[in-house]
Amino acid sequence: MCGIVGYIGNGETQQILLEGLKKLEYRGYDSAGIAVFTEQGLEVTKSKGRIANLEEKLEGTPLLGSVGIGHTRWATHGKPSDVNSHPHTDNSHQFSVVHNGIIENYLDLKEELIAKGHVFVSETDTEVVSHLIAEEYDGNLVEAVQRAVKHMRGAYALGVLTSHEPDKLVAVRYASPLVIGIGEGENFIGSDIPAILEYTRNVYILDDGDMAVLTHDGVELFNLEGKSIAKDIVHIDWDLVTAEKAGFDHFMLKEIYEQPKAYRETMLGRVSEDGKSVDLSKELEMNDEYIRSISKVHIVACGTAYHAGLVGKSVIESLARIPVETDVASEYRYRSPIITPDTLVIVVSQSGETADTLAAMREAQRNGARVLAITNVVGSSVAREANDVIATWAGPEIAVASTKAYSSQLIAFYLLGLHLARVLGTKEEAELTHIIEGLTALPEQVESILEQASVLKQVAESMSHHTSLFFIGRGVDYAVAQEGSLKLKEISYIHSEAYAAGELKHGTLALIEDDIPVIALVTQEGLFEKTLSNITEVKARGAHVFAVTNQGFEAEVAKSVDEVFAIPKTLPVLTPALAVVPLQLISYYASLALGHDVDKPRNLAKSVTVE
Ligand code: HGA
Repeated sequence: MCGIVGYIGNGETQQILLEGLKKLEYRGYDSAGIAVFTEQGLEVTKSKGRIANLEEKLEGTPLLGSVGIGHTRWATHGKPSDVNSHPHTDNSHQFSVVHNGIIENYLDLKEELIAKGHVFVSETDTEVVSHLIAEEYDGNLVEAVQRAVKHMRGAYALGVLTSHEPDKLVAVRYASPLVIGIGEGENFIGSDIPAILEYTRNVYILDDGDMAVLTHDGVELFNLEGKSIAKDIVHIDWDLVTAEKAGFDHFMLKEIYEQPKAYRETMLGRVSEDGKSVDLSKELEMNDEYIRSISKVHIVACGTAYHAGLVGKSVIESLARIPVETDVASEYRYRSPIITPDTLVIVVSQSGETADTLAAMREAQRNGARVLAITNVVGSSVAREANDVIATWAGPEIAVASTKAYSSQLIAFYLLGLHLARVLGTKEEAELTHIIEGLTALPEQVESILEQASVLKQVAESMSHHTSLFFIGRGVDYAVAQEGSLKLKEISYIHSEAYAAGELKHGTLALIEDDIPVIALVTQEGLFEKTLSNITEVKARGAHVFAVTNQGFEAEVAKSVDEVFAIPKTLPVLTPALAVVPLQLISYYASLALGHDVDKPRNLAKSVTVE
């Protein structure tokens, strides 16, 4: 998620930590903090808000020492606040921890630790880690960390200090990135290369389950069983700007490639360990009785989030059998929507600050509706004001055109749909388990699509010369078509329209002429033949059709189109989470081919805070 930096050596520890954190500022964060082993012991200073606030606190009382850890937080569990900021400590203040990721089973661990007398001060999942390590400690930090992580499930990159062994900095990773920087007489940890690039270009890149013990003089690597491991030193020759994008040319491309991770993280702690059920009752305030009383759902959002809502409508209707209306937020409040006490309003906003969405949600609450927010920013206005929140854990999104935030919103809708269906008993348990199996397979399936990016690059380049094109699909394919069309317009400035495939013949066919590109989504098995007929209609008028379909159907679809791209096989309800990926890549490469500023397209802002 956000930023970790750690240092051991004879340099100016506090300055090195703060500079490292500043190099990670571009990623966005809500609070910052550092812990240094000083003459007084382990001292922690942290603050909500900018690093400048932290610097202000440190003025006059600098933390002087030769080992320290620092963190910029992007809240996932608990609002942004001084106390929720990292580093976290145990009750004895002898152990200090910075953490990126999510501890899936933190509530269970917290309960066990409270029973053993630990007192918690924050709302975070991370605080359990510092208590757990303290609990496991019997004179050897490395072993305590090894034992502690065995209790933890989820994703973590950790930097750990103890005043019992002040000549040591321990780092460990699982499913959250961490690198070790190797210097001379000093060593570093960083969640991302930019944090340490100024000091060293020689790094170890930790893999899942790798652990590093840093001292002034060296770095030792272990696995979680305590066995020493060897790794090659990687020499980084990126400049700072390339390092910020982790070697990708643009943030948008980086974020497209981060989607498997964003999917996995958004499911953490929500899909049961055995992969058989989804239970959101620990994080939702709404109880089962309320869920049984819901008579209709309104999904309200803007832009890309609205398109996620269109998929959400189909997910909730098919899984939970509750009628759903989907509205653009700027329209919703002025159309005098019929809101009753049994209307659940779901608002979707990446930033949680979208003015139109906020205004619509306030209007809904004034009319007595309960509001559930799906947002990527835990401390945002939408998250604070909603009655219930499902946070997407996609991490900060920097490119203006949303990709991983959108697709994580889809995952949130799947989780919600499964939760509602379980409570309402609208689906057999076996069927729900089958859908959950499909859901948890999505990250790997996205990875396999990303491996074929070069094919999509060629498609995009040939389309980029056109001034107009169409996206068509039926059912949820139509919802994905709308997102594909928006993405293309946003960053390539090519005019495009998304149409329900069956609707073309009611007027739009007049615009289909020789060689016009049509991107057809054909992933809904029950609708194959119908969509193929619509494809034939555009082909007959000279369109050049590129189809996205499911593996196993390429040959059949190929008979009716010019080019086919197959996404891995999944359940019809889940295809949007895969089918959107080739469309994102086509938009990206089309924009690139046209020489546009991919990450900062004209006339657009990341967070739209005006109505
Ligand atoms: N889950 C932790 C850490 C989140 C994170 O990675 N921030 O950068 C929290 O909410 O504090």
